[in-house]
Amino acid sequence: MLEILRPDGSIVGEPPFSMDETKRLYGAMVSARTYDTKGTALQKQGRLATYASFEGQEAAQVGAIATLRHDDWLVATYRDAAAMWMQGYPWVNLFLGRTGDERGGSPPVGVNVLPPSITVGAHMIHAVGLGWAEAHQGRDRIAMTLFGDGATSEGDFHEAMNFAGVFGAPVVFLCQNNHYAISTPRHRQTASETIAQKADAYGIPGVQVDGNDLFAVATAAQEAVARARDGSGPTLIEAVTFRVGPHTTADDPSRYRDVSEETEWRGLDPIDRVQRYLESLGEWTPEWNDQLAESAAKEIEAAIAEAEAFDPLGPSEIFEAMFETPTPQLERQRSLLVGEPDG
Ligand SMILES: Cc1ncc(C[n+]2csc(CCOP(=O)(O)OP(=O)(O)O)c2C)c(N)n1
Repeated sequence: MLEILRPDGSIVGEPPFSMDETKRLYGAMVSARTYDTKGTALQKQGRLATYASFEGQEAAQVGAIATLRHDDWLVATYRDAAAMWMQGYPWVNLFLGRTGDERGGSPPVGVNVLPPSITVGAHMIHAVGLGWAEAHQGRDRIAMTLFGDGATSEGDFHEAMNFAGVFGAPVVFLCQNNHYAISTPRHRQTASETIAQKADAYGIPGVQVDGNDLFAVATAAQEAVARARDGSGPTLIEAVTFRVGPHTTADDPSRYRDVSEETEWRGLDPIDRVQRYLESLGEWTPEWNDQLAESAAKEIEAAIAEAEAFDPLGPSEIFEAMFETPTPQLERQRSLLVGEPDG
């Protein structure tokens, strides 16, 4: 397993970023944690539908996306808001989406990020299609897709990896092995010793990294992105991390795991680790951290206010986002729902 930044903040090997970039990414992780904490709180106030926390997975998401170009594709899941935001998907769209508002699924033009996939595994296929299409059109944009350990048991994972391997599609597969798929622990998910080794079966490189280590994730991702971009094909990265919170706000993890596991992983927090590193080099102060936290809170509050200022959608709007021209069946269903005469 690749490790560069140890839990105590010391490093083995080369950091992949300059000091300025490391500090920018630390700030991004602070923003992501602020959004995440707020997401859970808003759901408890009834202002969001279910919310899926990514607490503890910030280094995996921020470190991987930091290696992408702004026009690369990202195809991710309901737990990947930090990654999506890093690639340009606005917080306001993420909040809107969590209220169930379809308008959250339309980021600004030029943001090459698909809406989050709720269907476990299915989105990996879209990432392969996007990357392959870019190559066919002679462009050097690549696609990155994020998914969990549970998704590797889906047929879609096999299809995506196999197709990408055979056709050399420019795709980076980033599995965040957070040890649980709702209540199913990693050891019940697959008999493979690692998820990274599954790459062997598809004839592509696979690498396992410490997913709570910003530098290790980014180092592996930089290499995988470079391979994809120069036409050398896909890579599977397994970022070993942990979901310290519940699966979603509708879940109670005490029913299937011991709290000591969470406590142990909280001691390996990815943000604290970068803080210790920066502090050891005289680059972190409580005042600077307070400034970051304050500006993140302001930014997140503004996004919430903007999302909550949208006019609520009426019931008939659920038919709007499917086709440019609705099918006769959808028109009929809409009429039945809103009581308009059936034309
Ligand atoms: C195809 C499909 N099957 C089942 C579900 C229900 N479901 C939602 S999340 C989840 C677990 C996914 O675990 P994992 O892929 O490890 O990602 P994590 O939630 O841990 O990030 C399941 C089974 C679903 N959304 N889609």
